[in-house]
Amino acid sequence: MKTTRSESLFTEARSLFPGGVNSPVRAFRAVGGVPRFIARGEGAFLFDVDGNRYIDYVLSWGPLILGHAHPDVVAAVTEQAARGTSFGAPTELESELARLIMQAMPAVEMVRFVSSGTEAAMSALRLARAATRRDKVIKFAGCYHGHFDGFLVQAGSGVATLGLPDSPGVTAATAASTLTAPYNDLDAVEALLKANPGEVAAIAVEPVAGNMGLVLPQPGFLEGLRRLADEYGALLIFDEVMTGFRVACGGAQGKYGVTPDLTCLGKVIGGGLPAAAYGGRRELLELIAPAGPVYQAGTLSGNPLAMAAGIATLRAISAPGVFEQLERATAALCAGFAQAAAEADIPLRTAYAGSMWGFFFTDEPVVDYASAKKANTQRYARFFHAMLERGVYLAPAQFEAAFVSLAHRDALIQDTIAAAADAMRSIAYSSAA
Ligand code: KE4
Repeated sequence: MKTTRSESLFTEARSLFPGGVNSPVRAFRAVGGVPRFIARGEGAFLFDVDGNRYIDYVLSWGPLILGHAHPDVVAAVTEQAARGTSFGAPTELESELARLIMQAMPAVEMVRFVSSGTEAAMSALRLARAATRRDKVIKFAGCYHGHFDGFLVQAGSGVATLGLPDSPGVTAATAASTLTAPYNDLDAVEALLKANPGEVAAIAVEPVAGNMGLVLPQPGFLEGLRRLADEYGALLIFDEVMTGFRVACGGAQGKYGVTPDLTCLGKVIGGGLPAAAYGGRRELLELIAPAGPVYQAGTLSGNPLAMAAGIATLRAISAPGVFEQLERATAALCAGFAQAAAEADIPLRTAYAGSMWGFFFTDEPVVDYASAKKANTQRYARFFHAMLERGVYLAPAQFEAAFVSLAHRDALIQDTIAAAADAMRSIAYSSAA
């Protein structure tokens, strides 16, 4: 596969950006090789600067549930751009997107738009601390809530991928307020609540974990967090930046029937443009400036282009049968990967929730970060490249999730499964398999 242009661009980029990228996971550090510089996307496809075409399962890490350059999104953004890109003043677009979110997630009674999932998560935690007058937060090892200091402890995603202890620059005082428990471990959560009586402002969780690979909540886990939060006076924050409008139209809270006090959203609600949000119980959001004393602000919050893209996206996925189609395609993909691995006699565990999916090269159940880390990441790297060579673009890191869009029609799913079967055979015989 020709990658000369990506290689020369990456050489230049390494002198411009830390690691040559503007977000760590893009650097292919976990899998090696040359990150592909992308020229354009179209539907389910990415085209790199060397003219290679890939079926894309990263989809910008989740936002592109319609696929790349969907006509409705392109038209909405183009039309809005001609009317102006940012005003720093209210627009009815923000209200329209807010209403679409609230229709799907009744627990979001009031919302505030921000520009990234990090901003959403950090603002939700500030709000929870203000509302409860408590300082500590419980998060889960391997979960990632953006690069905000208060959550950069035993974080997932790029932090896990790069094996960073816990990021330097996060003060000991900040880290001391961040308690961590293993995902799916209610006893550990209760022990932390008991050991920190009256001090825990919130339990923050990815209701389906997508930043240590894909790890599903065990039956009763989310319900248990709701019960413990109520019992110990903490708020329950669902970080649905990845799961919102992805695992179901109503997000994980709709899929699993557990109502958080605060919800973080991002990715899909911006349709590929920078938009995120935090929202929840009205009396909590009324504490946010200028309605209340908790300060949070943003120059480009509610940006008209991002709102237009988000509105077009949420409207398109609200059509009947969309989430069923996405889940059918994702289930078929996971079944195909499992069969391909079995035929090559390679241990593989797959999992999915809606159109979010993942797999681990292990024969043990993966229920938390400790078990995720036991997976064979070297084999993941080899499989990643074997698939890249066959025109399939998976997440360039084991500790990430993959996604499916409406553009991933059956024929592409079948092509991907065929590529996986061939790739599995090719790695089954490599020396370090
Ligand atoms: P952003 O600040 O990157 O928009 O969102 C942070 C965030 C918060 N919460 C969850 C559950 C998330 O998954 C994320 C971001 N996800 C990663 C992918 N694992 C973004 C990709 C990247 O860091 O480049």
